[in-house]
Amino acid sequence: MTVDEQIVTEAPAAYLERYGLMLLIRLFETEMQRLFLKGEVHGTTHLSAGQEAVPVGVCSALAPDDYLAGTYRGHGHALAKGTHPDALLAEMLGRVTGVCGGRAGSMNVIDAEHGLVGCFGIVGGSIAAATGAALAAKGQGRVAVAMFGDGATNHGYFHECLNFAQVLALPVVFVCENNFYGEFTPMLKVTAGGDIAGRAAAYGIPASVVDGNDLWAVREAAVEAVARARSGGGPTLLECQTYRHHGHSKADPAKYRPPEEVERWLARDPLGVAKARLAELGVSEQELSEVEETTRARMEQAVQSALAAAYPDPAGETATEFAP
Ligand SMILES: Cc1ncc(C[n+]2csc(CCOP(=O)(O)OP(=O)(O)O)c2C)c(N)n1
Ligand SMILES: [Mg+2]
Repeated sequence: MTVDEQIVTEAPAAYLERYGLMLLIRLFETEMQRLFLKGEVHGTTHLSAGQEAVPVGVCSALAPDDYLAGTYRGHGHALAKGTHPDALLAEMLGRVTGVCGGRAGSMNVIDAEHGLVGCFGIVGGSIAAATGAALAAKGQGRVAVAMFGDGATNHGYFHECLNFAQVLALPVVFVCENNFYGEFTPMLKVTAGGDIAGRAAAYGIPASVVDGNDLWAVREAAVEAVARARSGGGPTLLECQTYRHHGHSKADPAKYRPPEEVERWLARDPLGVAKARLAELGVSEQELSEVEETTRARMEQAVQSALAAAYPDPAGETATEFAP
C-alpha cells in the first residue's frame, strides 16, 4: 500500500481514536496543573497543551517498537508512544508505581518497553539520542524519531546530527515542534534566516513545514517520512508549527505574548480542529461524546490510582553515590 493509500483508505474511527488520545494528553496537562498547585508534583513541569496533534500524528505513523526521544515538554510524547497514563501520572507524583519507579519526575521519563528512549531536559538532547537510536535501529528495521523545539535548532546537536544522519542515511525523522518561543524569546529574534525547515537543505535532507495543529496534516507528513526512513531513504525534517497554551514552565505566566496572537492560536486549538474534521467525516455527536467520556474516566482512574500509590522506600535503594 502506498503512503497516499494508507491515508485515504483509513476509516474515520482511526482518527476518532487519535482524537481521544489528544484529549487524554490535554486532560493529563490539566491535571498536572491542578496537582502541581496542590503540591503533589515535585520539581517543575512544562505543559504541552495546544501541541497535542504533533506527537499523536507522528506516533500514529510508528510501529510499537520504533524509538522516540522526547523533551522536557514530554508528557504528550510519552502518552502518544504508548506509556500508560496511570504509570505516567504516578511518575509525576513521585510514586513507586511510576513508569520509572517515581525517580524521574516530569522531565526525565524513560519507557523502554514502549520505545521511549527518554525525555530530555537538555535542549537538543533528544536529537542526539534519537540519532544514536537510529544508528542501532538501522540494523533492526526500526525507525527513530526526535521531538524537539524551535530553540533546539540553534544548538550544535541539531546541525551535527542532521549531518551525521544524512551521511549514514539513518532511519530517523527529526520533528521540530515550532511553538514560536524558546522560553520567553520569540523564535524569529534568535533564528538566523527565520526558517527552520529550510535549514535541512544545507544537508540535502528533505523537509516540510506542517500545520502542527492539524492531526491529519501531521500524520500525513509523518507517514511519508517514516516510510522513507524505513526503506533506507534516510532522514526527514518536519517543522510542525504549533503553539503552547500555557507559559514555558510552571513559573511563567506568559505575559510576553501579544493577546491577539494567543487568541488567533486558541481559535485553532488542535482539539477543535480535529472535532470539526471528524464531524465533516460523518462522526456523530454521540460517538464523540462516548470517546470523551471514556477518556475522562481513564484520566480520573489515573489520578485516583496515582494518589493512592506509595512513595518509593529509600531503604530499598541500592545506589549510594548521592548519600552524604
Ligand atoms: C543546553 C540547554 N541550554 C539551555 C537550557 C535552558 N532551557 C530550557 S528550555 C529552553 C527553551 C527551549 O525552547 P524550545 O527548544 O523552543 O522548546 P519549547 O520549550 O518551546 O518546547 C531553554 C533555553 C537547557 N535546558 N539546555
Ligand atoms: Mg519553542
